Amino acid sequence: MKHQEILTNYLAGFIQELSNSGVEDVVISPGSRSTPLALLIADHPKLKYHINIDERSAAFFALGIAKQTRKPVALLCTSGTAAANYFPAIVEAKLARVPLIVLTADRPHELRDIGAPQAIDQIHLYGKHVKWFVEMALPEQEKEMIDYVRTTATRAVHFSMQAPAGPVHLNFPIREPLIPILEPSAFTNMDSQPAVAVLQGQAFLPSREMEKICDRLQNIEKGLIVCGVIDDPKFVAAVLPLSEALGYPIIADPLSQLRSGHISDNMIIDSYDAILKDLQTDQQLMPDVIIRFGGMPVSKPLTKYMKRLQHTEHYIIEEGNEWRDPIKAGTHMIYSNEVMFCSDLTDRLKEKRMSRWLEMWQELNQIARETVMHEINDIQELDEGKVVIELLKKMPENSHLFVGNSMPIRDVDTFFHANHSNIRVLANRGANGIDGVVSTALGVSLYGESSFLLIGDLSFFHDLNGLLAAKMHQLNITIIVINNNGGGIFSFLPQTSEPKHFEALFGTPTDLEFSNAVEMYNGNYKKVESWNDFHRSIEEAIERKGLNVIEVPTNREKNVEVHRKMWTQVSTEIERYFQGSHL
Ligand SMILES: Cc1ncc(C[n+]2csc(CCOP(=O)(O)OP(=O)(O)O)c2C)c(N)n1
Ligand SMILES: [Mg+2]
Repeated sequence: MKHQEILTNYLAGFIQELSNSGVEDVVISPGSRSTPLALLIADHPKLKYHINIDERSAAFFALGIAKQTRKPVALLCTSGTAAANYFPAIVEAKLARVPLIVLTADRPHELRDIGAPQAIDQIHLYGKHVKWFVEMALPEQEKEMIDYVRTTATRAVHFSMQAPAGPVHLNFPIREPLIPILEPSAFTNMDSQPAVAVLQGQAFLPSREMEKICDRLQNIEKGLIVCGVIDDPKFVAAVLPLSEALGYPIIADPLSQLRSGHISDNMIIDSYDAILKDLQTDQQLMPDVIIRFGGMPVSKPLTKYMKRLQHTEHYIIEEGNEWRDPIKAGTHMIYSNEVMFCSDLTDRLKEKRMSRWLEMWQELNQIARETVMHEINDIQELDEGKVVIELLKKMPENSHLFVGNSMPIRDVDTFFHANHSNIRVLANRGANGIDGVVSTALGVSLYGESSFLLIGDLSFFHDLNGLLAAKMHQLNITIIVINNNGGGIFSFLPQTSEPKHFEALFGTPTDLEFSNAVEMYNGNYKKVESWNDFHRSIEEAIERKGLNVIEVPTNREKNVEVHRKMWTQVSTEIERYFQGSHL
């Protein structure tokens, strides 16, 4: 058999198996060494490929597709720094538990470490940031090797999805010539069944352990369910009945997907960040038990509060075999599928419980929410927090809201109140980077019905390159850039007390005119001047489709002032509540 045939059969077997195992989308960046894989992927009858030239953006774009579809997405690039540019998105995918199949092409072994062009050491390139690394064998024709390449594909896809999901890396040494046979198609007679059927079980506790937990919780009235970053549609439907049965309110992070949708929001506490911000005393709010699901919540006041509760039993439930407890508050680490845990426990509990404790949280939430809204309603000028409230009013049902790090995600935490619009809120909260946010949001928008991105100016600048995907793939997205000309978050931090170097080191104003960049990518750009203007611009953007960027100019110092005034007002109201006759 000739080289070209061997190359084709071997790589086509691999690609067919990716598809058989559930991969539907591949993000490809152009290059030479990856030629045979790229051509065969493009030629596959089922796989959809998306070109993204900048590998850094490409990997975030793939991350966004995988987040939106909740399916593994493959990535392909050539050798050298191309592969290194995947790094930030891989780090994010690992921590955020997003399945990516990273395929890098490489020189064959005889051309390594001898100064060959575009050759870097790609073995374990991403270190511990991937779940699995395989240095693939060179293409061979024996059945055993075809079986090997196929089962490696199956394993890679399966492993990427197994809890905790994450990225896997397969490095492909490929010898020249690099052109595969495309006529007739290598896939014509290929089996569309996986080489090996993989069945995945789920972790759950034995019945007697569940019974013990149930007995314990039945005797505790003051409990809280804390839901951090978790994005499983079945979880929402499982945790709500549990909270009702226990009578424990749910502290719902915006990334728990519990703040939006066709759900009864009675049990949802969405204003905990404001409630706990300036809490004078924990006495009245001391729970006896906390049941926590998902990654750590965004809110710092919440994490500090949980950390302070030294005598509270604290159950952490999660399926992935990791230890997510940076506040070291856990008293029980329970490795169980979250949905199964909730359903099983709910089934064991007797009647629904209504308690004074629950009512108190509901009343506090109401007070905090109303105070926040009252403060916000008074604001006439453009304001960062108010953007969230005004945007929410205009977002259609079933939208996606991708949220940038820094102040946008914090403002969403504070101002994105429970609603019935069925909006899915996503963010890169694995490593909290301000890089790759535009590309991830564009990846989300690829199959999203209606997509929005709320992002700060520096984060927008960081991934301007990512906008090319919107132009190349005719994506529909409305990007709201909160332009406070620099890093607004730092104005909330202690370094503000060192004015000498503050602007140079932290404020970092760029004075960029974004309209030029947006126009370069055929996007529509609008800098708004009033709330009316903002509302109209959103409506027009939804109508127009394509790439729409709406800039909201704000001021960093003023933003701190508004936030502080609001928090003070909320704590005054909370104190008044506790001093009153309500208890
Ligand atoms: C890749 C990366 N670099 C640096 C940081 C540190 N950082 C966190 S927030 C921030 C400023 C972000 O500014 P902007 O996007 O304008 O949001 P704002 O703070 O104004 O809300 C920086 C530099 C980070 N999180 N990620
Ligand atoms: Mg900013």
